[in-house]
Amino acid sequence: MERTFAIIKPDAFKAGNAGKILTRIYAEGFKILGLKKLCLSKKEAEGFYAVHRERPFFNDLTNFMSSGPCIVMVLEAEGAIRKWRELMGATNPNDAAQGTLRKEFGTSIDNNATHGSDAPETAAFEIGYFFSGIELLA
Ligand code: RTP
Ligand code: MG
Repeated sequence: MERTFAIIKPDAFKAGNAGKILTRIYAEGFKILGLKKLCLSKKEAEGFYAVHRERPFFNDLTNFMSSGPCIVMVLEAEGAIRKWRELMGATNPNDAAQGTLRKEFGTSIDNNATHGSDAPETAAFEIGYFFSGIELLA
């Protein structure tokens, strides 16, 4: 079994779509090992997205991620990292396939509803950023 880290971003939470997204997560066969609602500070968002700190969209991205409540989760499934990214769809909702979360709930490349780890190393970093081992006991 593999673990990945996921976020229901502030746009989707604010729009009242968290419940629908959680329903999809269960329907697709993920187990939710950890879940919490929180509001990221600007500094916490910058630390989370530190790999993007040199990118032109870094300031907008971290402002957005600290703009309101979000839900952070650890998901478990066979091939969870790839499986969750497939369920999310392309980064830009305009390019995302029908039936994906970003197609359904995202409204722009900046307001794209969900986050998912992109590799085992980033999943390990991102899970550890928000959860301690004791919170993830199955
Ligand atoms: P995420 O990390 O949020 O799951 O998204 P991702 O892997 O699909 O995309 P990534 O390249 O990691 O970018 C992180 C977030 O930054 C915003 N972005 N804006 N304006 C742009 O060209 C641009 N590129 C990326 C997106 O909101 C993306 O989710
Ligand atoms: Mg990414």
